[in-house]
Amino acid sequence: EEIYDFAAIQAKWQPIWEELEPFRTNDPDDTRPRKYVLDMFPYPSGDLHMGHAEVYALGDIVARYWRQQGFNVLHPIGWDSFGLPAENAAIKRGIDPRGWTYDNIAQQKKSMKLYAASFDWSRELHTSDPEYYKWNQWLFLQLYKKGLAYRKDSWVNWDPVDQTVLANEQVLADGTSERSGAVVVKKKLTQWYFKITDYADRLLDDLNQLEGTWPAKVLNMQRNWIGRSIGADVDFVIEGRAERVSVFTTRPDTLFGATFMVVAPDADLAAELVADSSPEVKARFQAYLVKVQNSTEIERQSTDREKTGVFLERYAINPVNGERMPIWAADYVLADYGHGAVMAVPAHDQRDLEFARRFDLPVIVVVDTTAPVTGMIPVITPEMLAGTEELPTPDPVATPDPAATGIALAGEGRLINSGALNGLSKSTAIKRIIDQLTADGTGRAAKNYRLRDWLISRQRYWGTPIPIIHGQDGAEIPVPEDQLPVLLPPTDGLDLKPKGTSPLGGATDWVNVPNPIDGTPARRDADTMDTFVDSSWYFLRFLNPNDDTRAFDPREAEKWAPVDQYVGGVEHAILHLLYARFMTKVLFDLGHVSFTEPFTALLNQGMVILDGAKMSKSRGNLVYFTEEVDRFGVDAVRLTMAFAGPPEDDIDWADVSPVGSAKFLARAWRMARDVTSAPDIRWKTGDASLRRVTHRFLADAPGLIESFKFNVVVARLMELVNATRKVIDTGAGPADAAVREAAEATAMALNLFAPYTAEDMWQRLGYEPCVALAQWRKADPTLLVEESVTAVVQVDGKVRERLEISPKIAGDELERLARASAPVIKAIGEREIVNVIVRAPRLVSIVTRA
Ligand code: ANZ
Repeated sequence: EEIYDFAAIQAKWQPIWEELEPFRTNDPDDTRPRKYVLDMFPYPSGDLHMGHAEVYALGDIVARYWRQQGFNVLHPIGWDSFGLPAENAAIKRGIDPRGWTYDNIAQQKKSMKLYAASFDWSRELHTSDPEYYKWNQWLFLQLYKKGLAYRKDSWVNWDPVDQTVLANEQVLADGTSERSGAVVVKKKLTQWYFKITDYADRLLDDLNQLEGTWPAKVLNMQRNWIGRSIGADVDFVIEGRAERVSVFTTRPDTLFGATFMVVAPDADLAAELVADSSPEVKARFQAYLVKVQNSTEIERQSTDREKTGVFLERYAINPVNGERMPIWAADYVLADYGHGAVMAVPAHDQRDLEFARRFDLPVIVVVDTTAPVTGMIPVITPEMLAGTEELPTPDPVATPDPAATGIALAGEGRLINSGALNGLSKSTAIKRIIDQLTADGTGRAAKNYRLRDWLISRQRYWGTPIPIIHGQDGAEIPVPEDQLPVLLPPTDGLDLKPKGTSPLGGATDWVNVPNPIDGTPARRDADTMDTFVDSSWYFLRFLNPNDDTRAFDPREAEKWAPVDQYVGGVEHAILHLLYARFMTKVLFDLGHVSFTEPFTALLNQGMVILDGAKMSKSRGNLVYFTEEVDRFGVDAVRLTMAFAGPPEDDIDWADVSPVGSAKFLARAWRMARDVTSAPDIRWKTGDASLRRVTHRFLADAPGLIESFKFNVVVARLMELVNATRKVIDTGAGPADAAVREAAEATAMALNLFAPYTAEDMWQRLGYEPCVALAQWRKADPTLLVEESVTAVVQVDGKVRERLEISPKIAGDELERLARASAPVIKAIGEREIVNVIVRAPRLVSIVTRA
């Protein structure tokens, strides 16, 4: 007897699928409705790993499912192939990053094909191909024309060992570089930015459209990252300075309690304010600035660190009461948030309080947080508005003194010590003071965002060259679009080692070009783009990856985009998704697409871990993709991923059983082998209870798949296989029509999780390939109703009706059915009902009187 041999089955079907290309989606006459299912594309860092095994198993369930439901499904794949690991490997081994990258792609592609995800391989792309990155450059130029790409000087995270800029995310909590381990410092550099902050409101507000189809966790992470704060800008007069200084505050109601001002030491304002100060102060400030520049943002904002600062010998004037406020420089104020300066309200802000206690600055309570704020809104008297009303002084026992306790009063309360605001609640006071500042021209309502502009310059080789030429006079000249792509020069003779400036600067022939405008000597920009630019729009390039006349065809975008289902890791919950959302909105504004969100639905899979720990080389707990696939087979690995639990949970590879999966697959496969009836068997015959199990499964599986309960579908499939086996072995036997029906349903469902086994079963059941293109069978509704019982309805002791009803029917429901029956109504006639006896599910007895 033939046995299940996964290796033989894989070897048999892979070349056939390669030949048939069942997942190509390029028939212009295809009239089926469309779905775009996209799995996050891999970075070619080596062979595939277990994380890939998970994401491509789960994404493929969705793609295969929609195909079975009659959709034309686009499911493409490519490689995110620019980036640092290739460059570091190249430096280490003295080779070209191209070789390393494309070798890894070849390896991954081979594994991916064996893994049998239903990709349309005709659309494969690599972001490191000039055919791709040309369009990164084109996009850059579109943003540049719109004023959305600009260069500025700013403080950036600098890794002194690797000699390159780091993104905030690459700096660890202890302030060291994630890669080199060096302590990261700040360095002022001229860099290119994309103006994502222009889109902050839309990036935030449009998240509402994704409610319910994106994980709540990701929506929250996006919201926090954008970090919108609502408040006010307040302008302060500075003694001895013509212009006022603005601060951003979320608590303008506490303005009467602002007793000093603090500016970020590394803001231009601090340097300017200290310029006229005494030499001692200048020296102290300079020394402090150096220290600050060598600390990380994380250190600066740490709450358990003693506050430090330097008094600048300058004063601001509080606009509401004319008090002089000393101005300090302190590192807890950040240069690039708000205006880089704060009005310090020590009684109500913990950081300000700690600073005030350290340097002995006045603390004035202006919100009585012991006063009730709910209940009646106080009547506002003209005295209150004029600030002349006598108000009870706060009870010194009831109102804690922050200067003594060290705890700022952050809560709700009523305003005190605040002139016209006295007695108001915090929110009313905020409104009132903003109105007053606006009327006086000394302030206004304002919003602020945590989101910063997107720094896209990298001083690295293996990326997209920035398409700008710098003239001798400093002019920025965009490379004319017909001269794209600006090709990366070969690495021959280039030193890729990090040295603080881009290696491309050393490619003399490449970097020195005539000015496109007047032919004078000019230089190419030698930085390359952040690789997040590549992945911010790749989902559009898949629509026509070989078109060398444009980035993408808007008509194809109209047909396919946005992506209906995006599948990938939660590690991309913030930046990648935010950048793709931003780029989509830019393309919308430029008229290239008609939608504003790129990914309509998002599924985040968990991680594959081992013994509760993340897999890593250093921990020595790596499980290798190829080893697992060789040992258990592709299908068993894929099925294990689906069966492990809800997709968003982590999978502990120590707790799952690929052996068990393989056994189940063998059992399912034997079932198809054992079927002896012909494909043209008469349906609607055969073992009735098996048919019921089959049709229940056919009815329930689609809803379960659409709500990502893949593991439940697998469990139900196991029940179906068991029920079928029983009928084959001890029931009606392998020739029964219900056995064939169950085996066909199993093959169809296994197509989602175990495509090789499913295809082989399909063939054994007498069909041509591919099972992936067969349509899901509709359940027969008559087989879905539960078994019924007969209830008898009597009127005055005579049986008038028999009802076929569920054995689980409730008494009142049975009575309602009985009273609605035509023969019963007729039997009752004009008579009055005096009693109804209900014994569900068997009897209803109605007693009447004339
Ligand atoms: C006065 C005040 C009183 C404040 C009070 C808070 C409480 P979020 O919510 O994060 O937007 N701030 C403003 N600019 C800053 C900067 N560049 N660096 C550090 N802190 C800055 O925080 C807004 C609050 O953070 C602002 O409101 C300001 O302090 C401070 F009882 O102003 B507040």
